[in-house]
Amino acid sequence: MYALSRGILGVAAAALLVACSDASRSTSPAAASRDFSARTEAGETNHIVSMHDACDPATFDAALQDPSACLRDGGVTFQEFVAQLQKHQQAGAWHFAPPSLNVAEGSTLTAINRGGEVHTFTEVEHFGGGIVPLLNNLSGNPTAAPECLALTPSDFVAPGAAFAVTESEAGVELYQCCIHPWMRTTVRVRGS
Ligand SMILES: [Cu+2]
Repeated sequence: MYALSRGILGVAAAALLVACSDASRSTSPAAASRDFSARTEAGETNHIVSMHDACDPATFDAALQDPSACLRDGGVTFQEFVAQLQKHQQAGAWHFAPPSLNVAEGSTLTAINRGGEVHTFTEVEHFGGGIVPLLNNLSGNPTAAPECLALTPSDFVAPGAAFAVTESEAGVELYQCCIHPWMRTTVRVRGS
């Protein structure tokens, strides 16, 4: 999975003239992929965030010069994706669901990649751009969030994979994708 993610990102990065840092960061590592179907009865301590996209394999693979840039069936062509960004500064099918949620302190949040592209679920102090300058500019986020410049390989969530974080502190936490920076979720963590 690591090699796959790096491959996808590496080629995409090269195609889009991205510079990507490998510094370490502190977010919890990837989740065990078994856990995400196990919602608790109360729904209080395990929460799911779905990461969605609608990439069209033929056009995305061609544009990103990567035969596995998009691992799903059909969808929005790369050209239409860019057109949507130019018009709306986002492509709506690329989103986190839900966009906001309330959880109890100590809860686990599991982000599951239901799309065909690699995403990240990165906690940031302030929403900002990610690691792909073209997408930053098209989405109106010209300045990268510092956290996105300090990703480690385990931060990249491949299609079908999951990434878990534990909310250990009350307050408001912001999560975004560091590839598609308009993909965002706001989490309100209530104290116990
Ligand atoms: Cu993304």
